[in-house]
Amino acid sequence: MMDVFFIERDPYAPLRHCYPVSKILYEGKSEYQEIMVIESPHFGRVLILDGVAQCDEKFEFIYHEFISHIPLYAHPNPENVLIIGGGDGGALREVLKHKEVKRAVLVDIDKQVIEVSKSFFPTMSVAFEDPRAIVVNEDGYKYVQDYEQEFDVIIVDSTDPVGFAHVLTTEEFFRYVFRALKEDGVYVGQTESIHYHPDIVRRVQKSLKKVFPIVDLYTAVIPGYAGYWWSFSIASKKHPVRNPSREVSVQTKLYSADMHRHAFLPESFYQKLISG
Ligand code: AG3
Repeated sequence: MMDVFFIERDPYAPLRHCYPVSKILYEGKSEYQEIMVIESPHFGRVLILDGVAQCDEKFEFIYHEFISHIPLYAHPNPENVLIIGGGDGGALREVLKHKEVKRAVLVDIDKQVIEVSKSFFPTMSVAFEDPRAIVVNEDGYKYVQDYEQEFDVIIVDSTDPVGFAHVLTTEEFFRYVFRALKEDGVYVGQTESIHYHPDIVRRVQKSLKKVFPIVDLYTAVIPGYAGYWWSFSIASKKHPVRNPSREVSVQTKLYSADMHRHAFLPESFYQKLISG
């Protein structure tokens, strides 16, 4: 049998990541992007948007645990959470594990991604059935502009900052996020690989520092992304972020209080990285 591979179309990566393909399960085009689901030996089903792998069944838990539990545990009482992007439902599933969360609003511009997840990724899209989940199909950039002092945590789980997701990494957007957060709110967003995309990391960190008093960076290794240490930029209005602020009680596969602390880079390495 012939070997078939999906080769990622990541415009920044100096190396190409590829998944072996055993089957193409879905191929479609929404108003915003190309959507594809493949079956891959070892990884299981993989969601691909505009030629870039977003998550795979086997390892999505790593990304989703880290993007959710670090900001939610940095906050002492996250009741009201906003997720921008994240249409697969993976981050929503993790957020809703916190009993403190009374309401989680997920704003994804692309309704079709949510529908595809409901058909092909039941272990992520199960989150949409929770009564605390509110789904809005709107542009997240515009959505945040309507709120002031509303959310405890804002998570931006977007595609790479090229094309229509680029605005979600600008200083203007971070000013709206700051305003939409309560006086002790916490923001997090995925900011690519520290090895392959250091310019993006630096640009985002610089913009965040102009807006928030506390800005930091943490990493996780996501096997499905070409880039080894994948980064998350976190910003806070008041609470320190390097330690959980309450006892870790949610059921996870990897995240723990120790993992929370170890996810952050040593101060000297971090400073050097962001100063270029
Ligand atoms: N969103 C971020 C995926 C970034 C992948 N980038 C890449 N492989 N170059 C993931 C969505 C999961 N909810």
